[in-house]
Amino acid sequence: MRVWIVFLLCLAGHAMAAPAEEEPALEELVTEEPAEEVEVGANPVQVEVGEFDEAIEVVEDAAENPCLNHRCKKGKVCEVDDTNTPMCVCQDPSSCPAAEGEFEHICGNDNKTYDSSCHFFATKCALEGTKKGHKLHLDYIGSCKLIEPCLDNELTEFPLRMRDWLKNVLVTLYARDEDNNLLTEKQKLRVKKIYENEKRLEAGDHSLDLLARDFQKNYNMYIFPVHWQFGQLDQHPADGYLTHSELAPLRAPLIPMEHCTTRFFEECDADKDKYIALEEWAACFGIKEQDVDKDLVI
Ligand SMILES: [Ca+2]
Ligand SMILES: [Ca+2]
Repeated sequence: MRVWIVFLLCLAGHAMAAPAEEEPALEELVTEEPAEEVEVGANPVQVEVGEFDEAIEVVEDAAENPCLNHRCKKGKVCEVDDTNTPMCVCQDPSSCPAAEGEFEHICGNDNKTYDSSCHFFATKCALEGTKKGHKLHLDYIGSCKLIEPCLDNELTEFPLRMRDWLKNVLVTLYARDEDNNLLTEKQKLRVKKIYENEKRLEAGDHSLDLLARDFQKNYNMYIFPVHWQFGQLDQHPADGYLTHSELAPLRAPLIPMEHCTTRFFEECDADKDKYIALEEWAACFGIKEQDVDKDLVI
């Protein structure tokens, strides 16, 4: 089953990253500009989780064309060998469809802009087995640009807005869920309690003070959304740990808009083992240790 995550990509006001329309001059980037105020949920963008999954390899029988049902992971294509056996080989980047626009560009962590995710993964595949290939990751969506360093005080603001945003995403999905089955029945039961709670802070452009106070006051409403987002990402495999590629559907579209994204998720991996465990994830969002509950990852 393909899973969709709805990203209401514009977080509440005080968005920290500059709009990505044009490459701003260097001097513009060093001076802090007042960020544009954007309403929560103003620009919903859907990103398919599979788009970033580097681990899919499904093999099925096909009578005539052995490659017909032979799926290869991103960056590889199917070819048959001398014995008509299908095999996955690295795709030639020049065979990738031309990008239809800037929105398809990918910035790799080598700080190179790739035309599309196809070009990126084909390049990564060609480097397979090398140190360089092992290190190469998709960093974010869009052409590479200068991303301002995330200051300590800005870093503490990030989870405030992210938590509020996750709660609003869930409530929005619930409100729209009539016949779309955007949420499972179990999830709906959880979100119903938040949705119907009169004390819930409605989506809007709230000050960081208000967000912080609401988290104190209505802490319980934030526990499920934090677990839910973890479960949406932890799927390949669903083992209680997020790898870099599992995190990518959330991280990659966010980085160009939120310059603290990279630092936030780096620091989230408290024990620096390259995986974000549920416990680490929950702690990053201020969820108390005693409230971390595997059964909420539904
Ligand atoms: Ca996982
Ligand atoms: Ca870790």
